[in-house]
Amino acid sequence: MNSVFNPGATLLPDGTTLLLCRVEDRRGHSHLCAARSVNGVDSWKIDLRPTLYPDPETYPEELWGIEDPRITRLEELGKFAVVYTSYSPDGPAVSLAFTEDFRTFERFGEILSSDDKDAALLSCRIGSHWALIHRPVSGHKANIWISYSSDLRHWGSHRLMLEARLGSWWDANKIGLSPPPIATPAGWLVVYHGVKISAAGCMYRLGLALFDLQTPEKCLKRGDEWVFGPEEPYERQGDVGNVVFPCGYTIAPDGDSIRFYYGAADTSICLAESSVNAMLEWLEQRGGTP
Ligand code: BMA
Repeated sequence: MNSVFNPGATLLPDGTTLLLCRVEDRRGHSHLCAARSVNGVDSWKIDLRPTLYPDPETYPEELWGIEDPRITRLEELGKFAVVYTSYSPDGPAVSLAFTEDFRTFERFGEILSSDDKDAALLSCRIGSHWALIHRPVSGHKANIWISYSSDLRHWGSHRLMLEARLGSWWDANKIGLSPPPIATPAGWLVVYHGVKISAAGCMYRLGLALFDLQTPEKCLKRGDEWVFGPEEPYERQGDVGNVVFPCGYTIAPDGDSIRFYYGAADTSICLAESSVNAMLEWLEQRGGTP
């Protein structure tokens, strides 16, 4: 094993925190491994074997590993949806699996072909359709899109949600969804990563945007400044330095206290605490229109 980073996260029905961690082996290929903790901070119980392993015989797009899971609880189905990146020789693609307990999985395989990643399902249907946020790359463009489906397998009605800015902006070059969107009365609160490329390399930081509850491609507010970026030595240095990359969060029963579990420098897993209301207030006061 080389490194553990970029975990998906959720609360199990008994309140246990579950992380589905990306584990990179010494070939450079990743699989997913579950870690469970009663308090979400320490005493993690880690599965002794990989929890979800690439299966390239059945799913050839998983040949070079599976990465960066985003977990969404779908109350309507009574299941957790795990959307992850499958790394195929053609590039990254979006795959989907369902589970009730993170021990057995029902795999759907690839749902969006390469080059596409940074995907997560919304927790409820929009009208009669499921909605999936993702980040296709075409040409030099790497923007956030949303697509719709009635059966979770076939996706269409693709709409642009948020564009990378240009030039010297912190979120120029590339943007992508980080953890799944957070449902709030004010709208879908989206934490996204922006990549700035300079002579020193890439810098991954996080920003906030708010989208309409009924029409989630409609951006209501977008912050100009990043809210979280690499500062600590373990975020600055590692296999890929200057990266903070959350794929999951848990929200306490108060509906406000939020814990982000994030990969630092593609090397370790870290925890940052915040408040949903504080993020919404920040956007209200300092967010511009997109
Ligand atoms: C992104 C993803 C992440 C990774 C980040 C920095 O494109 O592949 O898995 O953490 O790059 O290397």
